[in-house]
Amino acid sequence: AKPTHTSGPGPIPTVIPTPPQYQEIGETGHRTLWVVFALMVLSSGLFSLMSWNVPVSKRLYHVITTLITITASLSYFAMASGHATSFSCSPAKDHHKHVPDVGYTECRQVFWARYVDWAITTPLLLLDLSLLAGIDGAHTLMAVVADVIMVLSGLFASQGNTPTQRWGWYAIGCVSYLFVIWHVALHGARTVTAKGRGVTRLFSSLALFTFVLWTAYPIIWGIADGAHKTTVDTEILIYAVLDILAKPVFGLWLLFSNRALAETNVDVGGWWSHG
Ligand code: RET
Repeated sequence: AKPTHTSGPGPIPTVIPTPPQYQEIGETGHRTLWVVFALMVLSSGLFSLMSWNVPVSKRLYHVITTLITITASLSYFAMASGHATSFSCSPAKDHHKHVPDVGYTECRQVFWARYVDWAITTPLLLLDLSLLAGIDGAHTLMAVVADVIMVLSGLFASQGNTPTQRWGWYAIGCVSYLFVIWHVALHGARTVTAKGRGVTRLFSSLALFTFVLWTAYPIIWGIADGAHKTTVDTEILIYAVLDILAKPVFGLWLLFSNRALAETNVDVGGWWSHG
């Protein structure tokens, strides 16, 4: 029955608001961040040493690859020391108790340093691949711009307080990612054949490795940051493994193969070095 208007105060609400639920980093996550920081510093040192006897003109991949692990070291230092983090809070309905409107606020810790890291390192990784495949400046630039849009969309998604904000930006990020694959993997597979069989084989394996790994990032993002289905520590662990594969392992693979293959060297004109 429709409540009739009566004078005086209505019934006292019987619903006691649930306090916000916090999902945040624990001991495992904290330790993992420090371990990855150490590994990134070690890799940066190793990559610098590897360029010691290489003339500057042939150091382009070394420089790009070392910048990638240096950037990751900085971002992991920020995260491990408890910086560059915020909470994304959104109303969560309690699906277990079938009580309507007993929502509570769910706040999940987000390490935005990751997105700063990715905004710098993923374009550099794409640059490594583009130079290897001999992709022209136009396609490289388009891939880099799509990639930056992808990472910034992920940043906005991670700060979203409603499903529309989170999944809307996520969808925009996924579309941008398709452009990255198109410009680098598909276009690169065509241009690399001009550089001979050795480089074609190396590019094919590195590009496959890269795009299989990269595709895991939006999947993890959807499960952890989008749907809040894992703990913050599990998310840290999974990203740690992916980051080590995508940066130091990718770098080692590229730099060692580069030694063996003379044709990988890029001619970027006189701008890079004069001799
Ligand atoms: C986000 C969310 C929005 C949609 C997509 C994403 C993709 C992220 C990728 C990250 C790659 C990171 C790497 C780090 C280096 O170590 C931003 C998660 C598509 C592909 C390679």
